[in-house]
Amino acid sequence: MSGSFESAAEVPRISPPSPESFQAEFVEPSRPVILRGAITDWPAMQSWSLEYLKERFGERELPVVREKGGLHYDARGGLHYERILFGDYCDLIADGRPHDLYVTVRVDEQLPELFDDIRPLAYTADPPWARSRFWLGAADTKLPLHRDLPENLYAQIRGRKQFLLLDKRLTRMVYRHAFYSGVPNYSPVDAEQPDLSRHPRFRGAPLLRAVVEPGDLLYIPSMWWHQARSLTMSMSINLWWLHGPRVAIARLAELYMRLRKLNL
Ligand SMILES: O=C(O)CCC(=O)C(=O)O
Repeated sequence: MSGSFESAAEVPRISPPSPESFQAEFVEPSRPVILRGAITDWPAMQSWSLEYLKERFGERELPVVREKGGLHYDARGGLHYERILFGDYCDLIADGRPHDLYVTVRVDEQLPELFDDIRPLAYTADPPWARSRFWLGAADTKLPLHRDLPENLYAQIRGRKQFLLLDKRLTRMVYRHAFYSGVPNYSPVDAEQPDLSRHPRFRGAPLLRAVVEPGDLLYIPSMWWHQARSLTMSMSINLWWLHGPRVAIARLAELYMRLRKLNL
């Protein structure tokens, strides 16, 4: 099927290059890449498990995204957040019981202790603006097609996850939600199963596919569209960063989101 992810080209999976080569060959030309085994020396690779996280943070109440009617958001109000005791969430995942919840939280706000288990990355070059999210979900947990302003290194700690990516220059293909909607950086297109009668411009979209394994870092360039689905139970932390004039834009965007009470 045209635009289907079965025909997507694979993102290259390479040994970690020097920070200079990473900058010149991937960040500057805006090219996604998987850096194989780039974080195998992080303490998180040894310690993070459902038992460990439950033991340390089980009593903490965290925001959780709930999928309703197949969607994690509505275009007006944004993502559907509820709250859950983190220990209960770990139990749900450990039991393998079907549910429609996804823990995706800002590390600095909810679980700052997790920073002790990761190492600074030379690839991000001591950035003036950085954010991280922690992602924990059962097999088949999805995040719809969207894009983010910062550069992104996505660190896979446990399990496998599939990403589909689309070049930022092809935004016209994704029917993005309006700037004043509750999800201005999201698209209604399901890149895995596009409904081409509703979204004909998506036909033939040249998707890239990346499957990350434990120890990998996936580079998602700034403003590239991406959609994620965990292939197994999956635990990850990402590192968003920016340098230069885009730092001011990110700060303004955060202010705008705070004023509109958007948590994307
Ligand atoms: O892991 C996911 O579900 C999505 C990750 C993502 O969208 C991101 O890091 O920007």
